Amino acid sequence: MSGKPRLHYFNGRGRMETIRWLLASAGVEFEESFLEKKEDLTKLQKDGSLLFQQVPMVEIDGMKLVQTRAIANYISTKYNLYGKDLKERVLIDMYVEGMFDLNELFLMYIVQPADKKEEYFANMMNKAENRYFPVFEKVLKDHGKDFLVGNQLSRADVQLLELILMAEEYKPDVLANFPVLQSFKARISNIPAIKKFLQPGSQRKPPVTEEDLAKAMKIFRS
Ligand code: IBG
Repeated sequence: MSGKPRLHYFNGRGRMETIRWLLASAGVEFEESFLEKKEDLTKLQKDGSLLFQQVPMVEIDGMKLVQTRAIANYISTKYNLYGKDLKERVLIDMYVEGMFDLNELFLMYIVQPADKKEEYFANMMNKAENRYFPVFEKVLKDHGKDFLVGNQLSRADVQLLELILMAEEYKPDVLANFPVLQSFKARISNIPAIKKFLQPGSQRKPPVTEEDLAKAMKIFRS
């Protein structure tokens, strides 16, 4: 075994992308096994690799971890991205749970039926601009520090940058009214491990296309 974590998922963002972001931000190299067809998933299901018959699955430290949040918690703890004490950790948890909720809205946009897309998009961007981003703008503005929690990089910063970039793909000027988030974005993007992940050729995945979606559906839909 190489010792590097191995990620099992399809070759797209979906529920694995945050895990890729966290590992990359911690400077951890990882390998990926991409599910190409339904049989690849069936094989993992049959050989007992998937506790709930689902991916994401990450092989790390001799374990086969499933459930996105559990995997993200493990990686964040292991690589010191999860605060220095219980109070920092619960703050990080509150922030990232909000981020997961917004992330879920972004993830599900592509699967909306054509006649629902416009309404869904409006609600999703409304939530980004009026519910979630104002919170993080205020947190950073009020304490005046460089990072969301504890004045050091945590998963909250990494996950917020991931979300900001995703929101900008949907609406390029989404940060127009969030000057503090604009500088946050520039600062966090410039952290060497993150900067590297943002460069072409990294293991960061591009936005999901209709074609990727069709492929993923074939794998995951029974
Ligand atoms: N709670 C689990 C987690 O967070 O890990 C959910 C995992 C999950 O939904 N896995 C799907 C799966 O394995 C693939 S991600 N399905 C097979 C099965 O038999 O249940 C599906 C997904 C995509 C894009 I692709 C957006 C959201 C979900």
